[in-house]
Amino acid sequence: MSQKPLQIDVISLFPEFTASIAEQGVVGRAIQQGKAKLNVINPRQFSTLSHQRVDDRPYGGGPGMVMQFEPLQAAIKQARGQSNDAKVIYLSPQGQSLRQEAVRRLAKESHLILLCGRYEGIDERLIEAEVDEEWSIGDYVISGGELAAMVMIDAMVRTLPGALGGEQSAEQDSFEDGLLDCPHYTRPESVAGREVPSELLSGDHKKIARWRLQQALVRTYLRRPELLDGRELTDEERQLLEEFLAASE
Ligand code: 4G0
Repeated sequence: MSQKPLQIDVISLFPEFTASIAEQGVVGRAIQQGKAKLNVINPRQFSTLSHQRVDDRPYGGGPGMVMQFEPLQAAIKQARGQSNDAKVIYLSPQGQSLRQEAVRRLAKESHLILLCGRYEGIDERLIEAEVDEEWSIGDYVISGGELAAMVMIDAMVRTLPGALGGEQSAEQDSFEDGLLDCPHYTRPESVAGREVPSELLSGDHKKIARWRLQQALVRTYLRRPELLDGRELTDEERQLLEEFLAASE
């Protein structure tokens, strides 16, 4: 019944900020329930320099600072502990774009070590020596890898069995079936002159399911057409999409 927890170690210069992901919501509950474990290691504790420095100026010149090899390697060594099967992940704008498929795969690992860069990033030789996979949460720059690691942790933890509680499951999320989500409505039935779509009030469960699928297909087609390129449509799905497109001509 209860699975082996997903062990996540994060290497971060802001350990309290990073650990705060475990205090709230879905991730907090999953950790309390033992579905995941979170441990944060500050590479400063492994610095041998004055003021516990872990960065230095870039070779070749230029602005900013680069995180040094040795404190990061020592932090990774501590994070590995006894386990010989940890996967080391570096969050950076140079990584592959993270998608739901990779989130699900990584959540099935037993031990992940997430490396958070600050400044201009980390010494390339540390990536060569220790990093298994480099991921990006999107094509923009943020001030440190911590928020990227927290995004990744949230996305992974909500895929763990039972993490969402009740009958709800991550399979209902957008992207799990390669489509955007359909629109949602709650009470009241009429607000500011806007009505809930009649299909959702019909009580006809097949009709509701077809309407939701059609909305998901149409939204994906209009907003993120590239998502449909990598996905075969069933006969029903193709019919629902064509029906909508024909009606809107
Ligand atoms: C490495 C991840 C890390 C290099 C981290 C910055 C965006 C992402 C960082 C840099 C991050 C992302 C070269 C500025 C820390 N920003 N998109 N910031 N450089 O996943």
